[in-house]
Amino acid sequence: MGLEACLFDLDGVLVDTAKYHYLAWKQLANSLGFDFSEEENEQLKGISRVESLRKILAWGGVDFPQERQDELAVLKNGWYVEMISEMTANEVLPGSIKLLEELKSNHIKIGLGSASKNAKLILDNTGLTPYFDALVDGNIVNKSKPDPAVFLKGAELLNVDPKSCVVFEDASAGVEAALRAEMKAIGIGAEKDLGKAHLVVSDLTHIDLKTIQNLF
Ligand code: B16
Ligand code: MG
Repeated sequence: MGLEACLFDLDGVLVDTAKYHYLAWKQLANSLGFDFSEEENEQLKGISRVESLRKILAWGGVDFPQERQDELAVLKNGWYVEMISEMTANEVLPGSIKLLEELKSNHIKIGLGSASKNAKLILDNTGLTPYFDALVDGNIVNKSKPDPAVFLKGAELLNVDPKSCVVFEDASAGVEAALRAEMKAIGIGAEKDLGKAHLVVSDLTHIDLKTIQNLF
């Protein structure tokens, strides 16, 4: 079976929103009287908002009733949304537009598979929305990666066989989700973190249609 569709994770693949997540979570932790390291922050990539909060509170050695946790998540998201509201097309990561254009002109379907509930706002602000034939985000699927649901839903909306899809992911949980969906996985980042992927590159400038088709 050949390539029919490409499914893109958002944060860490097409844009770097991790830096804004970090700033907003840090602000929240600081307001609660503790801090966490950039290394710990790495563990939050690709993880949902509620799971991120749970981890951060554990790092700070604090715990709150569910109602208070919900309030904290809303507070963090407010700060985060303020930051991403300022994003522009300049923040689209290198190689993204060239690859999306090449896929479009070759009639390869394009889908989003992100855990974020703010994905639409980010795509709109960075001018990426028109490239997508289907959007699957944290509002549509609530099972977190490595569950394959986010990518299987993408294949379903694009009306293609999962085996004909390639996933672009920066998080190891996302690579795992793609493999569980029986899709090809291209890791964006370091081999040591994403070694299970069919191919690992540092960014999308290293990818063109030919490279993707060679995975089949
Ligand atoms: P939100 P992705 C993920 O985006 C981020 O990597 C992760 O850090 C974040 O917690 C998650 O989205 C949820 O984001 O708070 O905006 O709903 O990599 O799946 O595109
Ligand atoms: Mg990501």
